[in-house]
Amino acid sequence: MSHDLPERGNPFMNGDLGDQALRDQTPDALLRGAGRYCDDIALPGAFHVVFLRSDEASGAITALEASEAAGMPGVRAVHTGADVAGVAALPVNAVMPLARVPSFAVLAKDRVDAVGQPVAAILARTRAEGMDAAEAILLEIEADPDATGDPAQGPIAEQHWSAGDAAGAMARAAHRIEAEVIHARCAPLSLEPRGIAVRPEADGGLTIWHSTQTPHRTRSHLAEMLGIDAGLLRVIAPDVGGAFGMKASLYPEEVYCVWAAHSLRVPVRWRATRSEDFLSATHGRGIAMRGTLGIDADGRFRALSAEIDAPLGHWLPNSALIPGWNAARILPCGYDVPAVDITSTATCARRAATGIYRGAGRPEAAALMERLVDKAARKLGLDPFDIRLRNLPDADQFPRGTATGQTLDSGDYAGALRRLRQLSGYDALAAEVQRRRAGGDLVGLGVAFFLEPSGEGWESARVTWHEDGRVEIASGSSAQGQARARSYSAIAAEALGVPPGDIDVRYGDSGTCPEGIGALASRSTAIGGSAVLECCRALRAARDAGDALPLVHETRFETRGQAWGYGAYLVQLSIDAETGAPQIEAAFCVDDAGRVVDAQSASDQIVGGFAQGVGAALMEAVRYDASGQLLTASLMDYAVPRAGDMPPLTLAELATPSGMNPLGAKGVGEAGTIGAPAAILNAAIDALSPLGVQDLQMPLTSQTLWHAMQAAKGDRS
Ligand code: SMO
Repeated sequence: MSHDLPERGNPFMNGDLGDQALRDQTPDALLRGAGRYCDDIALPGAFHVVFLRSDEASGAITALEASEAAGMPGVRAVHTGADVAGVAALPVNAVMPLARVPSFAVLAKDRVDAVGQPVAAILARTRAEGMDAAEAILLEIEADPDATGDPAQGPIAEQHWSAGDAAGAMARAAHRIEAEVIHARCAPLSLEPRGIAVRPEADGGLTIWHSTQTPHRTRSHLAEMLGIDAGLLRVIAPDVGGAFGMKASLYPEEVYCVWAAHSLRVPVRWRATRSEDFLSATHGRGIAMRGTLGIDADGRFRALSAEIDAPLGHWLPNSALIPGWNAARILPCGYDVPAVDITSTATCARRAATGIYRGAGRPEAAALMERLVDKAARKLGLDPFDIRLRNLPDADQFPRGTATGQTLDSGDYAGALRRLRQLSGYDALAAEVQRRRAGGDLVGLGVAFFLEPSGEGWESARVTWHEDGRVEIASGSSAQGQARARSYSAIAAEALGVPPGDIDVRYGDSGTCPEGIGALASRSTAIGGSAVLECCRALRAARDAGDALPLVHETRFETRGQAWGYGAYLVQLSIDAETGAPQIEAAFCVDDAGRVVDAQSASDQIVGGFAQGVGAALMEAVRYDASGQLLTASLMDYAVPRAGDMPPLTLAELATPSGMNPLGAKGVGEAGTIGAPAAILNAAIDALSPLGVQDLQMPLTSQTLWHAMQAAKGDRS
C-alpha cells in the first residue's frame, strides 16, 4: 500500500518540508493534484497508528488483553484507556449552558459508549502491521440490553428564547400553522479524511501537522489537555482537503497521536480511512424541529413557537452545541415576528458525535421557517412571494433587533425576493407549472428566504512590506481550498496600491503566523479579510507619512458584530410519477454577501454549497440500526450528489455593505447549503400538492416520494 511508504512521490515533500504556510493564490494546484496534505508530509521513522474500535454501542469492557499484539512484528507500543486516563477533557464551547461537564475519553476505559469508539491504539512501523496487531488484541464487551439509551441520562443543555406574549398572540391569531422538519444525520464527507502527523523536536516540543480548520485552537486545546506549554507546540495546517465544520475540533484519535508522540518522543502519524470517518468523525444535522406560526387573516406573522431537539453523540466536540443554538436564535429568519417562544434541547446518544456541518443550524432554521411560511401561504391562498414580502422588513429598517435577541446589521430582504421573482421569471414559470400539471406532470416550485450570520470575535494579520516592494501577509485565519490567498491579495493590493502578483500569503502555521481563530462560520473574508485590510491601511499611512521600507505591522481586528448574509432561492422540481425519482430542473439563487472581494470564489462557494444542500435534501442520511450499528459506513451505502445531480443554477447578487467591518463584507460560504434544502423541500411538496401531500421529510429519495404518492392516492380512493 503506497501510504505505508515513508517516502512519498509528492515533489514538494521529498525530503524538503518547504514552507507549507505559503499558499498559491488560486486553488489550481489542488485541482492538479499538487496539494500537500497531511498524509503527504514526509516523516521518516514515523509510527502509524491503528485503532481497535468498539463493535458495540453500549457495554462494559470485560476483557482487554494486548500483550500478544505488543510483541508482534513492527509494533512499538499498544495503549489502552488506562494509559491515557490523565488527559484532560476537550474544552466545549458552551453557547448554551451545560447542565453537566461531558466526559471525554481518548480511549474507552472500562466501558464503551458507541460503535466505533477507539478502545486501543497500536503504534506500528506500517499500517499493515498495526492492523495485524489490532486483530491480535483480545477485546470482550458485555453488551447492555438497551444499546441505544442516552448515556448522559437527560438533556445536557437546554435554552429558552422568549419575547412578547407568545401564548396570548398565538391564541388571538386567526390561524395557527404547524410544521415539523426532521433532518437526517449527514456525513460532512471531506474528500481528504481526518489526519495528523506529529514530530518531536530536540527542544522537547512537537511539530504537529493537522488537517484542521482551526490550527491555533488545536494548539491551545492540546496544551490544555496534555499539560504542555503551548510555546512548545507548533501546529501547521497543510493543504486541507475539505472540512465543512467536521475539522474544527480535535478528535480523541488525534489527541492520542499527540499524546503518544510526546510520551514516547517518536514521530507518529494517523490518517483515517473513509469508513473510520463515517464511524467516528462528527456528523451534522440530525436536528428535529416542530414549530407553530400564528398568523393574521391578512397573512401577517404574530407569534412563533418552536421546539428544537438537537442530538449529540457520545462525546462533545468543541462546537457540539452550536447547531442547536443557531437553529433557535436564527429561527425567525429575518421575518418580523413580535412574539416568540423557542426551546432548544441537546441530548447525548450512543452514536458518533455530532458537530457543526456547513450551515450548522442555519439550514435547520430556514427549513422549518420556510415550511411554516409556505403552509401559511397555502392556507390563505397567497402567492409565495406575497406572503414573504408582507413579513420581511424594508431596506431602511436596519439595523434591527430580532425577537431572539440578534441584531441584523443591514440588508434588502424584500429586494432580494423581488430580484428572485424577476430573475426566475416566476409568473411565467408558475403558468408553465399549471400547464404541465394539466398534462399529468408532477412539478412544483419552491421558494426559500434564509439568513447566514457570519462569525463573531476577532482575527489577525501581520503584513510585511519588503524593500523590493513585495508584500507578505501572514494571517491568523486559515483555509481549506477557498482561494483565500487570492482574496487576501486582492484586499492588500487595493489598500497598498501594489499588484496582487507581488503579494505572498501565508496562513495555517502557528510558527509563522499570528494567532487566529480559523476558517469556519463564514468568517474568513468578513473578519480575517478585515484584519488584512486594517493592517494594510496602517502600513499605507506609515508609507504616506514618509516611512522607508521595509515596514511591518500586525493587527488584531475585532468585528463590531455579526454580519448577516442572506439569500432568496427558487427551485423548480419534478417527480417521476412512476418511480418517484426527483429531478431539480432549475434553480435560481439571489445572494447578498455584502461587499464581495472575489466574485469567482463567492459564486464558487454558492455552487458548492448548493451541491451539499442538494445532498441533504435528496439523498444523504447516516443510518443506524436499533442496536446502534452504523449501516452507512462506506460510500456504497451513503449516497452523495454527483455532477449529474446538479441542476443548472442561475445566480444573481445584491451587495448591501455590512457596517460591522471595514470591508463591508458578509459571509457566503454556507449560503447554498442553507437555502437549497428549504427551497427543494418546498418545491417537492408543491409538486405533490395536487395529490394532497402536505408534508415530506428529507432526504427526498425516490422511495420517500413514491411512498408519499401511494399514501396520498390511498387516502383519496
Ligand atoms: S459548519 Mo462551519 O465550518 O462553521
